[in-house]
Amino acid sequence: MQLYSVVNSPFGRTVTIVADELGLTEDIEVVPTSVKPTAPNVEFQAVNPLRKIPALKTEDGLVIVDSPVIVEYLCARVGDTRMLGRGKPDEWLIRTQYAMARGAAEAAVAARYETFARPQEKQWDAWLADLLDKVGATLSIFEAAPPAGGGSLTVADISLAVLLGYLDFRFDDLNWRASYPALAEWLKPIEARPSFTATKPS
Ligand SMILES: N[C@@H](CCC(=O)N[C@@H](CS)C(=O)NCC(=O)O)C(=O)O
Repeated sequence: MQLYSVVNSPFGRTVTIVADELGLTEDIEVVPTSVKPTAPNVEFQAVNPLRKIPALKTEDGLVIVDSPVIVEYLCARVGDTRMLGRGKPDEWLIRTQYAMARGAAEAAVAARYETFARPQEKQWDAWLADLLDKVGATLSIFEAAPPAGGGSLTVADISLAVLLGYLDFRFDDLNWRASYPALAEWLKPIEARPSFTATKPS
């Protein structure tokens, strides 16, 4: 399989970590792919018309886009039920936590684009503040009740840890650890795992 991605993308990193935790790393060739709104990567657009990473191309040539769909595919490929909590009492909690962490990552990426990609004279402070407010509100929910963590990670753990890693990487000045100390403790054993250290954004 070929994974069009970079680890600086929270969605790409989530898929890479899920693949690693499922024992699929050897089956995946990562194709480093740069994307930026208003700067079309024409070559990649032939793979994914939306120009969004990650995208996965299977051995059969099928292109799968959108990280949650790729995660579902990878789990189905190895018959894994643990990652998404399939059939377990907490399946819908895990899926909702994944959706929240992913949604907050989408807001954080949009906030990054707001300052990095949009010309300064077109930036709108209230829009940026609104995006970061969504990130903060999501972190407050997780501060009160983080995902289970433990030895066997679910995609809820992975996507939240990746979101926090992205905030460290792109929004260091937010100093999220000061506001969410329980999450800071929760993250420590997870970010020490080989699947996380091997994919640290840089
Ligand atoms: N819903 C998508 C979001 C993917 C996404 O927004 N990726 C960003 C990089 S972090 C991207 O490709 N941005 C390029 C663009 O929007 O033009 C997923 O979960 O895969």
